[in-house]
Formats: sequence, C-alpha cells, structure tokens
Amino acid sequence: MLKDKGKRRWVKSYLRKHFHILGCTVVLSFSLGYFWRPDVLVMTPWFVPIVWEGTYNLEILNEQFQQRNITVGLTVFAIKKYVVFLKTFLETAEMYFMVGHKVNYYIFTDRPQEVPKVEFKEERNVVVLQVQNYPRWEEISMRRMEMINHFSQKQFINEVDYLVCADVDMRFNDLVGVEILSNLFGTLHPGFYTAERQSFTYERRPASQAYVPPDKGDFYYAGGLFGGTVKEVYKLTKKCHEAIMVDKDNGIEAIWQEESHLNKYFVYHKPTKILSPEYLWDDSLGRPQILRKRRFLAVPKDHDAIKNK
Ligand code: 4GW
Ligand code: MN
Repeated sequence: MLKDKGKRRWVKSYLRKHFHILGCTVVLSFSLGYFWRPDVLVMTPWFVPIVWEGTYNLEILNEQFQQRNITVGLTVFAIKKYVVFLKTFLETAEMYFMVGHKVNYYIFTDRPQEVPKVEFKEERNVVVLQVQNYPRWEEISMRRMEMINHFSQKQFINEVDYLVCADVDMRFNDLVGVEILSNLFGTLHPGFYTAERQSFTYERRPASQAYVPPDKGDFYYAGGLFGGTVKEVYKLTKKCHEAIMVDKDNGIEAIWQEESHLNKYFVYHKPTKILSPEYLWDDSLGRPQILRKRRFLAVPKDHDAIKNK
C-alpha cells in the first residue's frame, strides 16, 4: 500500500515537472502521424522527399507559392493521331492541375487546327506550338527532348517559373499541385516502384549514351512526367537530346528511347524531389492499398487505331 502511494506521488510530481516534455511528445507524434507514411519510402538516400498523399500540407504550400506568384508551364505533345487525347487531358487538367495558380499549357502539335476548344479558367492560357512530325514513333517520342529544350531557351524562360513535362495519353483524376514543384523532379515508374535495382530496365549496352552500369541507379523513373525550373529542364533536355543524337550517329537507339536517357541523367544529376506513382498510374497494374490517390492516369489506347496514323 505504502509503496503504491509513493509511486503515485512520484508519477504526479513527474507529470508536473515534465509536462512540457510530454506535451511536445504528444504534439510530435500527432504531427508525425500526419506527415509520416510508415508504409512507403518518403525520403531518398540523398534526403529529398518522395511525395505521397499524407506527406505534405497543401494549404501551407499553396500560400507559399501564391506569395511567390509563380507561373507553371505544362508541356504536352500531340503529334499525328495523338491529338485525340488532348480534350480529356486539358479538361481534367482544368479540374485538378495547379488549382489556384497561373498555368500556361504548351501544346506541341503538327495539327494545330485539331486542338480542341476547351474552356479555360482565369489566368490559364493555351499556347499552340506548331512542330514537325517524324515518320517513326520512336523519334516522335525522343524528339520531345529537343523541342522542349529549344522552346525553353526561346520562350518558356520568359513566361514561366517551372515546367511540367507530361505524356498526353493521360487524364488527371485527382489534385496535382505545387507539392510537386522543385528544381528538378522525376516520377517513380508505376511498374518499378517496388523493384530492385537489377530489374530496372535501364539501357544496359555500353555502346549507348544511355548506358547505366549495374551498380548504379536509385530508382527507375517514368518518361511520362518530369520537370523543374526552366533552367534545370533546359539542362536536362539539352543533355538528353545530345546523347540521343550521339546514339543516332552510332546507329544505336536506347531500349526505352528518351526514358532511358532521362534515367541515365537522373543517375548523375539527382532530382531534388521525387513523385510517387500516385502521379503516374496505370489501372492495368491494379489499385494497390498504398496508393491513396491516383492523380494522373494512363488512358487506355487502341494501339492499332491510334498509333502511327
Ligand atoms: C506507336 O505507334 C506510337 S505513336 C508510339 C508513340 C506515338 C506518339 C507519341 C505519337 O504518334 N504522337 C505523339 O504525340 N506521341 C507523344 O509521345 C505523346 O505525347 C505521347 O504521350 C508520348 C509518348 O508516347 P506514348 O504515350 O505512346 O508512350 P507510352 O506507351 O510509353 O505511354
Ligand atoms: Mn504515354
């Protein structure tokens, strides 16, 4: 009995003396609970964030970016039959992409007349950039690096702060906001975010400029969504385009075209932020529990009807 009372007294005095420590612990564990996802990797080995739902506070970020009054450029290519994807892409971007911020859509196409008329909100503009097409689809895909590079220097640097470069055969399905913005960001490929290094489909032939040795590389990134400041995207696209041209001269083409070159670039120029597969998902891979949101989704394509027409 006596012992028990002594214990209780001790607990009381401890609580009284160290209330601030307890308070801090409670606050800390609550905030960790809010910003921490124990079920996923939220930071890279070089200490940059991997963005998942539940790891950021959009309200605070929106305020910060609104104060900076930034403009975001969204580049998208719709060459030949791929113009059919533009309507859904743009309509869903109006609903979910950078809501509350200034946006310029840059549409690269060889068919400017076929760009659909979409209603855009205030401070959101469309710029149609007419570009040539190429007979081979691999080249259409790869030449994006050259064109983004060219217009970064010529135009984007004067018009926007950040560039987001996306595939067009996609639709926005949930919010994609300023939480993605950073100097240089890439997206984890939905097919490889749980894979080990040895199964990444990097270019493995040393003859290609996209070659990545077996003991290098952190993640396998998707070619369908990357970006950063105009300056960083300029540097990335310049390096990738030059490497693609050297390969061409040497009669070799990387296994996954510009995606291979992008992956090589990220091995030696580490992104300053990484987006989880929430930001580039394909429902044909199912709907795993850890994906609390599917923000940017592949639109299934009828390959025969669309490709190379
Ligand atoms: C095969 O016949 C083709 S055509 C493969 C790509 C093609 C293509 C791609 C095209 O005819 N027109 C075009 O504008 N693109 C652009 O390249 C478009 O922005 C597309 O999202 C991007 C990458 O091609 P993709 O989306 O078909 O690649 P995956 O299948 O890897 O998402
Ligand atoms: Mn695609």
